[in-house]
Amino acid sequence: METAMKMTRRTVLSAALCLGLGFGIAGSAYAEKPVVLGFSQVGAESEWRTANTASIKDAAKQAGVTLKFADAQQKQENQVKAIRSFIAQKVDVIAFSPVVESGWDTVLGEAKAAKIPVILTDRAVDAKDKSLYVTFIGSDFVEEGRRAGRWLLERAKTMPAGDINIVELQGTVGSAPAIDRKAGFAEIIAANPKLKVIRSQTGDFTRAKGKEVMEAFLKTDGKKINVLYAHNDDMAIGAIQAIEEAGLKPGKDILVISIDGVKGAFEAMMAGKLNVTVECSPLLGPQLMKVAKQVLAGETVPKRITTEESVFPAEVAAKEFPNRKY
Ligand code: GZL
Repeated sequence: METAMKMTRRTVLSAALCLGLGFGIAGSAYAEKPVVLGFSQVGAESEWRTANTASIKDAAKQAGVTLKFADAQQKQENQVKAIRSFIAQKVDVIAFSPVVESGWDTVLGEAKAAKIPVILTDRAVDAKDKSLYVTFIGSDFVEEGRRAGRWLLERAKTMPAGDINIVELQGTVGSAPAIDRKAGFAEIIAANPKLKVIRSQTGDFTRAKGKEVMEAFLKTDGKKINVLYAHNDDMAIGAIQAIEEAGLKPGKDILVISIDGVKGAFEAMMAGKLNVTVECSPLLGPQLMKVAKQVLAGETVPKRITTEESVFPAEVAAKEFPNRKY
């Protein structure tokens, strides 16, 4: 009796094992199918963007995600074309950093109709229909502007009496970071009526344009300018060249405040030419791959995923520089 019992148990066990293995193989075979992600990138306009692209490509490789990557050279029509091409290729998921906030409803409606989930990274869209994207992973740009303003509010306490004239280099016209960083900064400096923005113009987030616009500011208001607020480090670095070519000392004659926290900004701070950079992390790749897989696995993800960031004044630049990853 006992032998028979043992036999039965063994038979049952081996059957269960085969069944389990079978599921296991079938399951793993299913799990092995790589996710195909279509990514439309703004362009290659800044150090920040270069680091952001590297983060996305490296993270895709690490995650075993098949990445279809398209660079839009900062043109919205190229991003729309790329998204339509991803839809035609039937990718599993689409992600993109929208160069400007508006004009996406139609193409995102086409992705929705094709049942392809869309993830926003880095920049937001102003679409009324929030169902057009699953989530937005990126910084709080208004808070970044506020942080820049708070640094200046504090610094103004030790500056000479009288008006403090500020010139502002805005990011790409219509982009979420440009709109929000301007708003956040203005909100904070309103607390001190001596702080006056006397000129504000886009430098399109590039060094070349930042230099060109700062040259124009210096021509019209040179000696009157006390502070430069640049929406990114690349424009600040371009403007620093213009300030030096005008025979003035950046970081001293004209205080320089910028955003991103790229290596070039730390080098400028260590050289005494830039006073503070507000961090805006481009390292969004790992989070994007994780969220893409969660979305495809049917998991619910938060509608807004905000990246944690700091502020780096020149005094800490040398100590922090070795830790910088971008
Ligand atoms: C911010 C990003 C901005 C950076 C710029 O998240 O969209 O675009 O601040 C970049 O350097 O060009």
